[in-house]
Amino acid sequence: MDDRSDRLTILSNRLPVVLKRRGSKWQAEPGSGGLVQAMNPILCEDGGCWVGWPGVTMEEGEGWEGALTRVGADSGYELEPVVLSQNELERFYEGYANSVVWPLFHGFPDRCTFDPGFFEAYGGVNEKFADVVSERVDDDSFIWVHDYHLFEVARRLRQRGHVGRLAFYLHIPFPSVENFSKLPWREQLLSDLLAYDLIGFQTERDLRNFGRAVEAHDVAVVTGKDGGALHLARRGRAIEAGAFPIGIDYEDFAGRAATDEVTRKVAKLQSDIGPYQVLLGVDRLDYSKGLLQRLRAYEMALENHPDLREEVVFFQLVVPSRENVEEYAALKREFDRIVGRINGRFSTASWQPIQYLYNRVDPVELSALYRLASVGLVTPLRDGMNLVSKEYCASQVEGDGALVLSEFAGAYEQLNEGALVVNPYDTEETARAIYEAINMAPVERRRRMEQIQDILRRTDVFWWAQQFLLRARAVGRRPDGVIGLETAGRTAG
Ligand code: ADQ
Repeated sequence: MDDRSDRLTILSNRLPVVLKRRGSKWQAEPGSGGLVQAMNPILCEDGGCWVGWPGVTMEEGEGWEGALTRVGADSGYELEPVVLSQNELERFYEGYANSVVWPLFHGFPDRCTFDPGFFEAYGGVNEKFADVVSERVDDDSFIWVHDYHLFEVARRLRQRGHVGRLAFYLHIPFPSVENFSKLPWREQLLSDLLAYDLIGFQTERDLRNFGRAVEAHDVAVVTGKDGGALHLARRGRAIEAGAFPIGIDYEDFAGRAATDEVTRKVAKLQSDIGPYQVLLGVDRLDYSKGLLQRLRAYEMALENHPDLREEVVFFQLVVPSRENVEEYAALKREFDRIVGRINGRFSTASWQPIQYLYNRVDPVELSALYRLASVGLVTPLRDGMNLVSKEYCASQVEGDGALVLSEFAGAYEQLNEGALVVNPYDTEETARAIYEAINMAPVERRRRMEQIQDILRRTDVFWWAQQFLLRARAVGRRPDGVIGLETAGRTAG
């Protein structure tokens, strides 16, 4: 049997566009976040279909379909909307996805609200996705499901008779077995993941954590481990799990950074910011990104190294995120308070140690900021991969930037040799790394950056997708082409 893998169907919580009402008309705006940055180039190149929520609730009425079709036609692939109600959004998205899975998987179990109503709503929304897919897509098609909002889609599609390959990629970390086991629906979640043929993680660490959870809860049998892949058997089916570190469109970032437009913008930004070396942070507003810890480390660096004062500026770009959730509003208030304190403490008549922008910026501006910065500060408390670390390095056209990188970012596994690695919970160590990065000799900067850029060039987003798709098409296939278990072994679950 050959699945229709030439035509890719992608599922994610959000479509890569957001619909907004302007007066009586609907407009489609580009979506934000790492997933869009990663998948857009692949679908633009190969065509296919993207199924997701378009950013409109049922209560907002209709009339937006035209805007969606226009963008779909422009981008070269179809956009298939799954419309959600306000209530579903609150309980599925803000509830289960972002108040249970996100904090738990990032290692913050105390931030979780284990509300059974959230879990029920999550099942309902996953059912809606399965409905749309089974209506629109042949049941022997290959489907690639993304991220923690849609764990259950494979099981629900299988119940509808889907026979084609189903693959899943988790963009966020997979937690330690201690944290994972706190989830009231832990066996269900593992069974749902095991309904896919291939389960992809960002790092080897995530893969190991998943393997331990599978063994601890006895939901499948590990039949083998090779070349970073985990082979599993459950109810007579072969399943594979692997680490596939996501990349960026390297040439796009490097190319843009070298354009005249960006070069002019860099000069303009430098004259706006002043004649200082720039440390740069670029993050969505989220507690996992370690924004407050980073501010405290910078404060300590200014305290311990007076020679940094009036020499450096820390520029933090913050993308507004989940603004209607109180926890995030509180994080913003705390961030503002600490920025105010540091600026109040160290500013002089002509210099302010922190500047920050709370907004999205366009690609040219982002590229100019990356290029301008002598140091990229990427210090999440936990992060699936962190694309900003990669984008920053790809934009160093002179090869002379320095990356300070948290050991808890997925990017650590690939970039630890070229970066200055820190434990973001260790304020002193991070402060020291900031000082070291600012003072690093140009030769050393170039040597480290060259090494990082070489890795990023070889493992870009196209490489990532290709590796994943190759595995997805091969998993469980015997030499004669039949899909099935090569060695049955004992089956669990
Ligand atoms: P995110 O948590 O969104 O992604 P990240 O990987 O850093 O985190 O991606 C953020 C993206 O937003 C970057 O591509 C960046 O360029 C863009 N961006 C940030 N600030 C911006 C601004 N002010 N204006 C415009 N664009 C901005 C999730 C996981 C990550 C994982 C990715 C991809 O949480 O761990 O790396 O998916 O798998």
